Amino acid sequence: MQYKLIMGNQAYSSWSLRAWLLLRAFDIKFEQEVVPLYGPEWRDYQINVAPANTVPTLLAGEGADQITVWDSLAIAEFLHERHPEARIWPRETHARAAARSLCAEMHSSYVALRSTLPMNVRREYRTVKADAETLADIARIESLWAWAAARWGGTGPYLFGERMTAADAFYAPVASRIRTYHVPLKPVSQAYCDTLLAHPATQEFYRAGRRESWVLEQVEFDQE
Ligand SMILES: N[C@@H](CCC(=O)N[C@@H](CS)C(=O)NCC(=O)O)C(=O)O
Repeated sequence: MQYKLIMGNQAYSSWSLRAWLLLRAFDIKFEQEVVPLYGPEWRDYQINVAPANTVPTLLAGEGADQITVWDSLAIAEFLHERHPEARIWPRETHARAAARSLCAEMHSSYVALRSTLPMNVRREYRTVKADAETLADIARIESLWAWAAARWGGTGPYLFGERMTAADAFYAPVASRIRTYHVPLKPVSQAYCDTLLAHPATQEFYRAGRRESWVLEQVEFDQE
């Protein structure tokens, strides 16, 4: 099946990074298009790719039969259904349930982290201080990572062992925020973040984001 992933700016769009990893890190071929957030093309995108209202959106197939999947968690499930061989979710039932729960929690929670430390692959700050709610989000995330890794991670380096799963793809933007804002973590969490950011697909996404020239003032901080 032919896939096209419509994404936001690779410099900023954390949800797009998740969907990108679900394809690139699992060797599923796709084309891509970046629609710069809130730029002149943004409104056209929302009208033309109905009912998508946000990025990312995955378009599968062509013509009248084309399927539109406009949410990163739905994209994970859709790709899993179509490509079981890609092993987007862990094979074992308990591990798969935990991975799905981790992704769903990422999807529904951590508003403080997402709003106060926006993803920005082009910058690193050492003076932005995370507030108490954001630190509580990060503490919860670290405890979930430790919980999953202790049960299923074996010798790692991913949450469910040697292979990346959707759970890792969903937390990669957290690793990106941690690096951008130099949030101190437990060594084991830091090592996991480093693994996510060193993955060749994440690196490719970062390179593309760094080459972009669009600037969203609302997610740039003044301080270095
Ligand atoms: N639930 C969506 C959330 C996507 C989302 O909020 N994307 C942001 C960009 S990272 C967006 O499109 N923001 C534009 C807006 O909300 O107007 C998903 O998982 O894909």
